[in-house]
Amino acid sequence: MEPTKKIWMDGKMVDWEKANVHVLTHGLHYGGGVFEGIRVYETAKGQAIFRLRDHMIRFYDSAKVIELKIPYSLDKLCEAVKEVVRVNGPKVDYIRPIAYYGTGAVGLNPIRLPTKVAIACMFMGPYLGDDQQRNGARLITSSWEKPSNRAAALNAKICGNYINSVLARLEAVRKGADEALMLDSVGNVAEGTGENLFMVKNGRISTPGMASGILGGITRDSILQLAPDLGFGVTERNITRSELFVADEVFLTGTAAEVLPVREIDDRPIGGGKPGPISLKIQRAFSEVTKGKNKKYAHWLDYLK
Ligand code: PPE
Repeated sequence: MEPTKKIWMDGKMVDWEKANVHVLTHGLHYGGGVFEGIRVYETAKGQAIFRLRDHMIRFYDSAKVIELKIPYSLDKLCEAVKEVVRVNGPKVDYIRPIAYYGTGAVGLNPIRLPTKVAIACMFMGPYLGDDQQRNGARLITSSWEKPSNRAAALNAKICGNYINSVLARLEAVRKGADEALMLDSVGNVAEGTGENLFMVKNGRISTPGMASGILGGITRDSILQLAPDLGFGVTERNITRSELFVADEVFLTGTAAEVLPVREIDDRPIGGGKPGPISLKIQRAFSEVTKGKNKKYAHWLDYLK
């Protein structure tokens, strides 16, 4: 990762190399923090942030789940996000806000700890690679399942939740795949380690519902709204692993991954082993929206200028 100039930290712009945290930070020891990932797109009217307010609302919701009090208003943080991108210039395509319990005492109870907030941005490019974005990703089903809804708060983007994803991603990479497919605690399809999942069968699109322990993705929500414009309904329902093996198409969605076709799962080609027509249509439509070429969704873009 290339360093940028500044990171917003607790109300101030700090030099990239000085944006450090204390080793006794609760968020570091126990994962007591929440974060967001937000894309910045280049459009005809300059840089625009995609669904900024919706991402920041989820940020506050995630914080609420772990009782982390963010000492700034939503408007103030949305403005800070824009300011970070302005300060760091045109090469930036991804923003990472994070809020976490700071330092004060060692121990799980975070109640008296200060809240720390930072907003960084960077250049990310295609999440899993250029070839994957164009020709499709190869997945393996992870041997690590997602925790149950009794064991974790999976609708919240909590730092500590991600160790499960890290284990799965390590396994996928070690086995030569691009990404891991996570099953939920009863064995149904949940999502990728950092993406939601959709499948297409006989022209019908389905995606797992929230009860499968998924993160309620902003990209997922965008596709739920966009797909009907293209003539496709989307059903939220339980999906089994072997349904994916006989699906016509599978694709992943996420801020980092955008719309990412899947060409293989567990060494089995999906559909023709290449991105299917509906995945490509949705990928193209989503890309038009993010580049400001679809008037209907113009309100999803926050221009910097
Ligand atoms: N599920 C998970 C577990 C997840 O982390 C993400 C985002 C999604 C679904 C898709 O949500 P949304 O971005 O709102 O459409 N993953 C973020 C983190 C990626 C990373 O490697 O870090 C992201 O895409 O920014």
